[in-house]
Amino acid sequence: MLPILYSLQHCPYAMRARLGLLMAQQKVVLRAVVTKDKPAEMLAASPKGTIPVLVLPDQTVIDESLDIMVWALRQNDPQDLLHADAPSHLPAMLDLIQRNDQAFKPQLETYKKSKRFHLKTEAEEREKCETFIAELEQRLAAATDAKNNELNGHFIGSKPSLIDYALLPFVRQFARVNRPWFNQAPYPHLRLWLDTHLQSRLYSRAMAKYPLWLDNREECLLGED
Ligand SMILES: N[C@@H](CCC(=O)N[C@@H](CS)C(=O)NCC(=O)O)C(=O)O
Repeated sequence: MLPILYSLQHCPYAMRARLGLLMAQQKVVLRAVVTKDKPAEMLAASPKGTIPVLVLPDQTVIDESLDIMVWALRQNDPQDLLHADAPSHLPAMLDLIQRNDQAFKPQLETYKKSKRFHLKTEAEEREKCETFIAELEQRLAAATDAKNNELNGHFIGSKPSLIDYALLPFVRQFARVNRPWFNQAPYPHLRLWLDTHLQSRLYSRAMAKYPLWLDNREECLLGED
């Protein structure tokens, strides 16, 4: 028996769960759902009704996206995204990701709305998001090899981490609100980081479209073409 992931294609939380599961090479059955018609099986496992939900073969339920990532990487972490040799890194990663979820994400929603409804507040709302965005840029810039004029820094330590995959869907949303603006904004390291991930094979595997599970209850595997 394999774990079952209830997933929504463009939900940033479901995206991060899929990225984490793929990075950890975990085989899971993916059940594609939509928010307006949540399967009874999913709600029975997790009555709070948010997506993603991972149900393990022993019926353990993990219904927070970050917990799914950490669970997956604790099973197998071939790229050492949890930085096993640097025990202080994981709490720092979780702290930054929590700030994304609790402060940046709500602000991003307000920014998205201001753009969608052509409100005069777009620039103002975007500026509030930029505190977090500028911090990400600074982290990448600080770790960049300036001598070689490269733009390939990391958020923590000297290699990719959980942060990259947990934040990717949210930074993508921020960049997409007004891409012409983002393209000229003073965030060259973050832009390169984002574009490199969006062009990766991993990202296209994580974004593959699956038939809705409730339509025919066909079992699909995450990451299989
Ligand atoms: N803290 C949760 C948030 C998940 C979340 O809010 N997902 C959205 C979809 S993007 C959702 O399920 N919303 C409930 C709904 O729309 O009914 C997590 O990290 O998994």
